[in-house]
Amino acid sequence: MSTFSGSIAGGGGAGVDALVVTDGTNAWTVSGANAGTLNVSTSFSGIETLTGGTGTDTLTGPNAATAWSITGANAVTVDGMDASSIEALVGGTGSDTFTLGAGITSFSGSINGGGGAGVDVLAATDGTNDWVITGAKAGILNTTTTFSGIETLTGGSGTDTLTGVGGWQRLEYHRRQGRDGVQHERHLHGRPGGRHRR
Ligand SMILES: [Ca+2]
Ligand SMILES: [Ca+2]
Repeated sequence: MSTFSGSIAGGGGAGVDALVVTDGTNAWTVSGANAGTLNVSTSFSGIETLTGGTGTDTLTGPNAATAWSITGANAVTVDGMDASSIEALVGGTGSDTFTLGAGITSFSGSINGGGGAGVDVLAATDGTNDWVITGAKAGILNTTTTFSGIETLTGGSGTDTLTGVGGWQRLEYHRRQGRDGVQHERHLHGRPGGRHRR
C-alpha cells in the first residue's frame, strides 16, 4: 500500500500523531504546518511525525520561506513535523534554509533548493566541514550530502574547506558570526582544482 487515497487528520491536542508509510518510493509534499500530501492522493493534517520506508522518500516543501532543521542522517524537522527515513529534500520556490543541527555533519542524502526566486541556504554545523563544488549552485558537503539549487553556503565556526572543480567559477562563501561577535563574510574566486582554507 502506498496511498490511502483520502484524507487523514491527526487531530489537535497534545498527542503526537504519526504517519508511517510502506517501503518503496514515496513522495511527501508539505503544504503547511503539520500538513501535506503523500503520494499525491493522500492528504494529511494535524500530523507531527512522518516516517518514510526503507526505499527512497522525497520530501518537498511548500512555495514559501521555509526553515529545514536537519536533525540526523535522513532526518529533518520542517513545518512542525519530524520526518525520518527521508532520502531527498526539495525546497519550493521561496527561500529555503537548510541547517544541520549541532554535531550533525551530514544529511546523508540530497538537498535541492528548488527553483524560483528564493535564495536557498545550506548551513553546516560547527566543526570541520568539507565542501566540494561540482557545478553551478551544486556540490557535496562532507562526502554524503549532495546539494543543488543552493545560492548560499554557510560554514560553521570550525574549519570549512571549499574545493572548486570544473573550471573557473565564482565561489561565494559566507561565514556565520564569529566568536568575537563580528559577522564575517568572504568572497572567494575558485580555479580548477583550487582549494581554499580559512
Ligand atoms: Ca526512506
Ligand atoms: Ca527554494
